[in-house]
Amino acid sequence: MDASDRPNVTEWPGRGRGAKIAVMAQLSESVSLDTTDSSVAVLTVDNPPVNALSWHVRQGIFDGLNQALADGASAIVLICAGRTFIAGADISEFGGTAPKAASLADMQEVMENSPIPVVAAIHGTALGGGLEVALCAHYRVGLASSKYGLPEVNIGLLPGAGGTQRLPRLIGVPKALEAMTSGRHLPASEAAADGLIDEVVEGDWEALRAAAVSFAERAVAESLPLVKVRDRDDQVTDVDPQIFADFRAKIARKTRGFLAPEYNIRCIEAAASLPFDEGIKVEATLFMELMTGPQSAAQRYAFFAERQANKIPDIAKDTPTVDVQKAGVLGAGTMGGGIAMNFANAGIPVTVVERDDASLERGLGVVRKNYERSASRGSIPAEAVEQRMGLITGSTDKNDFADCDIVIEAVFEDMELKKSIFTELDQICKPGAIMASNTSALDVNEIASVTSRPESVIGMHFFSPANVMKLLENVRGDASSDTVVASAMAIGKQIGKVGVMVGVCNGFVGNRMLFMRGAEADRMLMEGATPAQIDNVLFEFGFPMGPFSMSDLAGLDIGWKAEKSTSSTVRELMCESGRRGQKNGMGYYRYDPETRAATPDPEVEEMIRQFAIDRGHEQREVTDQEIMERLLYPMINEGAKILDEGIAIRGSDIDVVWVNGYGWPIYRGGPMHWADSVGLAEIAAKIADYGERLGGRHWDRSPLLERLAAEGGSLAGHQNG
Ligand code: 3H9
Repeated sequence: MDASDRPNVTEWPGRGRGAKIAVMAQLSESVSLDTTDSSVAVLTVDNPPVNALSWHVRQGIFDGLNQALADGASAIVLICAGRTFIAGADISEFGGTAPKAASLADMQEVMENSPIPVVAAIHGTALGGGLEVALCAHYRVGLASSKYGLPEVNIGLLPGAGGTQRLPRLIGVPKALEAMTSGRHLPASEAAADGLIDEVVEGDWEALRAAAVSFAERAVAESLPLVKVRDRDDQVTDVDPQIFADFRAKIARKTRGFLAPEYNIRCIEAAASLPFDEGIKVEATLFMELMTGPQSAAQRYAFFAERQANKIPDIAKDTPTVDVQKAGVLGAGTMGGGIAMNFANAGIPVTVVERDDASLERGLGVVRKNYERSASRGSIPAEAVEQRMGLITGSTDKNDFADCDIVIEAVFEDMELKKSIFTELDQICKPGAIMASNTSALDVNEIASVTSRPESVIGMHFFSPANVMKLLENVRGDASSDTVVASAMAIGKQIGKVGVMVGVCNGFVGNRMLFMRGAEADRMLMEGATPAQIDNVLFEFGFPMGPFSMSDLAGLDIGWKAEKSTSSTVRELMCESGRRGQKNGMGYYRYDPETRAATPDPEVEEMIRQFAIDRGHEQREVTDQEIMERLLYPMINEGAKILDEGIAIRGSDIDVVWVNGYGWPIYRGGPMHWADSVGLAEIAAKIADYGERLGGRHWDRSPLLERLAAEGGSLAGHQNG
């Protein structure tokens, strides 16, 4: 670079507004080198939003290290501007064609082999490739608020830049196993205790930079060793192989179907049994296998799909949102209680209203028990139980909603009841408050129509258990204002949900597609498939459970009344014979009273068979392949209709709903992504065949699916507006 090309003054977002410093060299569009403060060269990466390792960052750091060495610097500090240290490789470059630049490995080699100390200065999060770069520095200092992790497993990968070999060398095999298979972000205090970082710095970014420079100066003055993590073998010598076997058994249930956790474990095994360079080869081979496979492609797709879902095309980014200082929830049942917990967990006071003291006491008792269970498991600190309960105020008077910024109604699914409640809320809620319904299927426009302010009404559909499930299906009414739409999404984010905005129709996106799957599952029971066979096909596909196990879990008697039961459905028969599901140990399955393990019940199978024969259904063998197609293809067809009607903004939003709310395995991306991978033409043809054979509205082919199949288009990539 010619000296005249180098800007000598620039502004840095990380240094506070207006702060200016002299800059010696702008090495690439995102990296600069500053040696004006001392003989310590400071390399700064500035690649918003998260300083990902895009090609120009790799090249810039590579050039910067070489230039600092050539310029005779005494030490080098690597720091990032903006909100975070390097948060990983640039995922958007994967599988693409980024311009050729220095490889990550080349850059890391220069850093690790530098003859002068290199210190990484970390704020925000050092994740994935970011942490792997920092592990090649000789020392690491981090702000007290910084976090550390190798979360590649969450996008179906393993750390492919030496992380699998270096992390266990620093923090030991057991911790590395846990960190790499969970992707957990370790707080600075833990990272320091584990030896991952060498100094914790209190204060702001300026303090971090100053501390890193003085650490580097001290390293020079005291001739501290140039520590290469690759050479530290004490933590990976004589590791008991049983550790790996035990760990595999421990995570088996949680990671069923996923390749990446197992591949991460294999790399750590390699670290514990092979020399560093051999371990790196194992890492490279397994990384490439994952990177080019369908699971990681699906998980990377899901990562961006989730972020994309936040964007609503006709709502400006700067639309003002309601600042929720206080929330209200109507109903303290399973749903209402779970919703209230979300607000309390986020530190927002919440008023919960029930119709009488007994129901209120019961509901809040369940909430307390949930918190106590979390505390006893160690997932929240013991003192959080009282703190969070202290944020929840119970009442039997709806007038207590008067000062709430948002009220969410969570009573049962009855339109008349909801209308009467919204009529009352209209009288009580303060101007500008959001009035939300947690309906799972009803018409939000009809609910809004009874109020004098339909612009304040929106659907916010939580999933049970609402304190656990990530999905929040927000349902935009015809009159919902921009502020209310933007606020619903912002509030979802604030309380840790994955929000998706959908339109009004029966069942919205998730349940509408689920209805189709349920209808076909019931039909196949009549043709001779057993509940266990149907459930098993979905389980093998990767769902946590199938429709019949799910019904047993929810309770077969929901909405069932003995006096009105007429043996006209399988479900009625089951209830009439005393089967209530898991809660009394008998449902579609029999449940072991101790272990709750399910076994198929021959009595139930016979009951279903007889019921079907009595109604004239011929019995036959239904293959697993047919079961899979008949369960999943009508969902895809319905998804395409939902997309065509504009109920979902984009195909990927449908996938976000199914992955986060209905247990669709993330390594298959979601129904739209999966349909694309199977081939839309093949699916469209099968739907036509089944439609002809079986009939039924859910087999009527979606015109959008037909069109995309003919054009070679994509459902996941389809976007409205
Ligand atoms: C890796 O490192 C592989 C190496 O081992 C081996 C290489 C050989 N790339 O989440 P946010 C975008 S794999 C590209 O809303 P937050 C994101 O799409 C990587 N883009 O913010 C969004 O864009 P937009 C390992 C990325 O504050 C914007 O940044 N690292 C990347 O809630 C803001 O994101 C990871 O897996 C990326 N790596 O959370 C970390 N990361 O505004 C993945 C983010 O256009 N990232 N973007 O929608 C995260 O976990 C979170 O983004 C983070 C910030 C915690 C950093």
